[in-house]
Amino acid sequence: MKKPALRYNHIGYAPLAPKYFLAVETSFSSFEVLDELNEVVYSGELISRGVWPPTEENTLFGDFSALQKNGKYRIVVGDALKSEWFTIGGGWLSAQLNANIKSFYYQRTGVELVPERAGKWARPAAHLDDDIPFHSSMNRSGTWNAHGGWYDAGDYGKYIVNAGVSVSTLLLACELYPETIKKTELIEEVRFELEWFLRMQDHDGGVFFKISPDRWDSFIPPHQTVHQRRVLGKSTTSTLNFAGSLALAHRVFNHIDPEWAKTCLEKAIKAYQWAQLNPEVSYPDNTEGSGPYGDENYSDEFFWARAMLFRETQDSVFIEDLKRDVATQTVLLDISWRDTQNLGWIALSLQNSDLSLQSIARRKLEGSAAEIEKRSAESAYRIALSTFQWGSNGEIANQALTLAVVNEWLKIDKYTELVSEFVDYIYGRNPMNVSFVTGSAWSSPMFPHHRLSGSDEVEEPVPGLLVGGLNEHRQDTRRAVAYESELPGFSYSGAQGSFASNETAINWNAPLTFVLAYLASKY
Ligand code: 9MR
Repeated sequence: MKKPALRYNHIGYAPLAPKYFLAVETSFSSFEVLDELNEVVYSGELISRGVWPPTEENTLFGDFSALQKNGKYRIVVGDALKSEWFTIGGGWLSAQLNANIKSFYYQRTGVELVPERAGKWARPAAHLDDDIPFHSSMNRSGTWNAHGGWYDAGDYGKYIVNAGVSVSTLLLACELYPETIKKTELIEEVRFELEWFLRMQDHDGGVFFKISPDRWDSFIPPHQTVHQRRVLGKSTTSTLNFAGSLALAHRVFNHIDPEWAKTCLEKAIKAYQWAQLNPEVSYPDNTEGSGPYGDENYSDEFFWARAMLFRETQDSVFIEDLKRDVATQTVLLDISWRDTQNLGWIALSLQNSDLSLQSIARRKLEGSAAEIEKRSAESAYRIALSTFQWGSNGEIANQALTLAVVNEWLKIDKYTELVSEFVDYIYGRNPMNVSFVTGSAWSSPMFPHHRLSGSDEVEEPVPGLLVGGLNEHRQDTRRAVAYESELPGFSYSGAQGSFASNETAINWNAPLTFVLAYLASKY
């Protein structure tokens, strides 16, 4: 794969955003930017960034940030190296934000997607899930109404662990960027998911873990699937995911629907109390047709839930535990479904009722932001990852979220440019030269690992979905997925079978929504 190439945002750049690109494996040392009339409107130097270890490519960097005029442009290096046309203009961020938010609508279960809203991706109601049996592991007769919510990813399962970090991330966007979010359908979409959360709570306060089929469904439309769907769980992690999310829902919905917001808070408290009585109930690890989301470390979920509840209630009952949490919990560079403590740190950093806890949390998150900045400055691709795990695109979006959150109190836009650069990586400035969001550019995935897209009659996949991206562990090679190169920096496959690199998931889309909302409110 080592041939001369350009790496840039395939959609384009906001006029005031930084405009960096990479030229790899080239001997030229300068570049030009041409406008639609093929006039040279900018020329600059290419600066060596050395070899980037994950791809072993020799890299050079170009910067045309000074070009701020709206228009269509292309980058040219030497005689042969030309980019495709891209745009400088402000509209792309809100267009992608809307597309990304709409992707959650397309993930809706149990309801008809009407042509007026879904266009060619309209489909009948399926997987009503309003009368489904319990898995045998639960020793429970009868059925349960678990109607609604989003499909988790490319499969047809619904999992509270993962839905929790996703919906909380989206709620945080609603809280922090209200003016931008007001112009979108996000509030309505988040409410759809939260209504499902409420149905997943058992009478005793515990929360079921997942709704999933006995076997993996094939790539057929949801209304044609054959495997029995069942309720599984409850677990400590699912119950605390619920508590943390519903507490934040209280904050966001308090001005929209105070009665309902109050219900959310009451149910969150009930869930937290269940978890206190059942602090180590493991995940259900016994179905074939779903992912495990296995996690037996509960302390980060406890921290998240009680920090959120403290912020909503100001109840001093949480203080003692929170003091112990801030002394023992680590701070990470991002949020993941398994490690949720940063949601706890964020809750403490944004509350005002205990300024000492606020200050500790802010310093911790600032430390993470500084580390992200340091690592990206060392990387030719200006990202903070040096290894690539399942869902690396989600990890990058989540690190951008950390940077954006810290800017809330720094108020000097210290990290906005870096957030913008991480988003450039997602939309094309990456070693695969792919815009990782379906329907976003000429290079977007056409065959994501996504049952809805792979089983409808429509040629294009459902738009607005972020795929997982580089994953050096390649857990799908035994399924005959071919990768172009052995190198970790090229470990993405555009094939439908590549569940390890080309699947979409709500927990990767949610931080993308968050950072697009952030950038749309800045640029
Ligand atoms: O995102 C999850 C990743 O961190 C795990 O390593 C992987 C294997 O357990 O599972 C991923 O989550 C999948 C889930 O289990 C089922 N729905 C699709 C999810 C995205 O691939």
